[in-house]
Amino acid sequence: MAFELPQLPYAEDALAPHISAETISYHYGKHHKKYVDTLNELTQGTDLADKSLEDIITSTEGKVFNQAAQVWNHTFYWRGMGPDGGGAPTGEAADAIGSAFGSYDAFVEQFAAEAGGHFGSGWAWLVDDGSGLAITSTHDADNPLTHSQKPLLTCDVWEHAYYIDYRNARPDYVATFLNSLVNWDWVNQQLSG
Ligand code: MN3
Repeated sequence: MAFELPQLPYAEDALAPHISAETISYHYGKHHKKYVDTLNELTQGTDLADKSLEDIITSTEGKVFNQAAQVWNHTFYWRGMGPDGGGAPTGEAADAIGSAFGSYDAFVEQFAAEAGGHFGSGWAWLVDDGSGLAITSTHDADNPLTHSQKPLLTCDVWEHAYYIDYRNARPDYVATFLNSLVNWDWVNQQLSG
């Protein structure tokens, strides 16, 4: 069974004006799709073709890892956002963020610093590292699953995620992600899953 590009959980223009339909059209329709296509080319006819993305991510390195992790990371990123999202968390996430960071404002400050300060292409993450919630970032395609951490939320900080809408102003994109896009219901599902 070939790997498939999962459907977006909303219309391509649903996150506008925060993330434009043009950005989603390229980011989902071209970048994310290309990772799926290349993963299929690399794994076709091999034992990896029938494995889960998670199995590939935790058992391979190099080209195959990069494609599989980018497929997984993008699917996770889309699901962690939604129209009318952002702002203070609800439910279990509210309690967990309070315990780990002291307050939602302190969480925002740390997440924005990690995502804004990450050098080069990569991902900023909210994870459960086994002792509670933590903020981290990974380079290129890397994913918390390879560091024995449970991903809860991610922000894509590759330039292709924000350059059309924000040009070089990554901090503005990250602030908008936190204020207007985070889908806390998704985070709560990860916490209870
Ligand atoms: Mn991307």
